[in-house]
Amino acid sequence: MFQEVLGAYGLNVEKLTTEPFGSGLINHTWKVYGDGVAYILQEVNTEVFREPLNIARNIEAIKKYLDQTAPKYLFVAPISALNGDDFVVIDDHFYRIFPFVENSCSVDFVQEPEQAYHAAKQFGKFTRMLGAFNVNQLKPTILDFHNLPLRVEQFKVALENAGDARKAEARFAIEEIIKLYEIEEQYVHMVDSGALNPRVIHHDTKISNVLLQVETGVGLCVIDLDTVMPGYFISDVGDMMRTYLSEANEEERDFNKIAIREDVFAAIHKGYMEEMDSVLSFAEKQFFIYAGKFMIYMQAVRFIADFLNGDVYYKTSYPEHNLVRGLNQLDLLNKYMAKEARFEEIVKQINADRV
Ligand code: GN1
Ligand code: MG
Repeated sequence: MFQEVLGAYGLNVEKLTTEPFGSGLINHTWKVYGDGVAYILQEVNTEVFREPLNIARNIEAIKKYLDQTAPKYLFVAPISALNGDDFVVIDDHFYRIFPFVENSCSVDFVQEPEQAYHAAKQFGKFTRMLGAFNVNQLKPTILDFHNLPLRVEQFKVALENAGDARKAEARFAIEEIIKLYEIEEQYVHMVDSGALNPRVIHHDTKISNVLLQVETGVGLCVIDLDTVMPGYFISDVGDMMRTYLSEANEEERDFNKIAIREDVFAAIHKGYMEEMDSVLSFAEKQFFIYAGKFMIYMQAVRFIADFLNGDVYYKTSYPEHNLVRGLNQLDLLNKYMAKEARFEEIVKQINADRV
């Protein structure tokens, strides 16, 4: 496979080393290097991304816009194959190659608030830079990706179809999800009220999707643009809350280690708002804290639905993996909700300090 894919780019597999790279749950990623060059090779999971061409077209449209409006902005787009396309298809498998950005690194966990700040700033900057770009030019790469009512509906269907054993195992998680249906109701009200504007949203703001400068740790740019599509800012802010606030992440099985770091919350707010304060409407800003609840809840719903469905979506490495992930997210959610009043105070304080 490597021979054929790399060959389509004029690269000689014999002179290069290829090794698995990163920690994604959906696509396959490799680093390809040697001979003074380094690339990232990726196979797009077409079970998840049914129309990989939409990804390619979206990135092309954004690249064209940014080349014109912000030529200095570091935008990591796939390189062209020998035939001029920015992807290759071999035996129905969809591949693309990115340049490996020199002197860049990424981290898998937020160790210090500073990292959360830089990441939040990069995600905010990305949406801000595309503020005047016509978001309707972008096609959804996964239909209804962050449509919470639909995710809850899928959970209900999974529950109906699940076997007794899995249902019994997941009983606590199922009850918790049902208890918190109000998070979905709030979402419906919010969307119906028209408070949120469709924007260019990244939809996968985990810290490993930000490139940092090796020596300084300063943010360089965002990567993994497969889910860049029209959406609401609560997706990006919420996924940062979900994945940055607790040092222990969704893989942690010892829930005692899940804890909310207030200084990281403040750092996310600072970094994101430095870019987005003048972009978001007053009405949108009212949902900054709700964003975390929305994303953590939706992720719990998705993990538990996948467990009930027999683990068909997320890669798993032990039998209860998705159940444990879902329970982990519900634990995080409860800890998050217990902090809501504190978050309100922190935001108020930040706003007071600014004037
Ligand atoms: C998936 O593959 P990865 O890790 O980038 C998922 C996200 C989830 C995440 C949970 C396309 O992202 O929505 O938040 O796992 N991406 C897709 O770890 O479903
Ligand atoms: Mg991703």
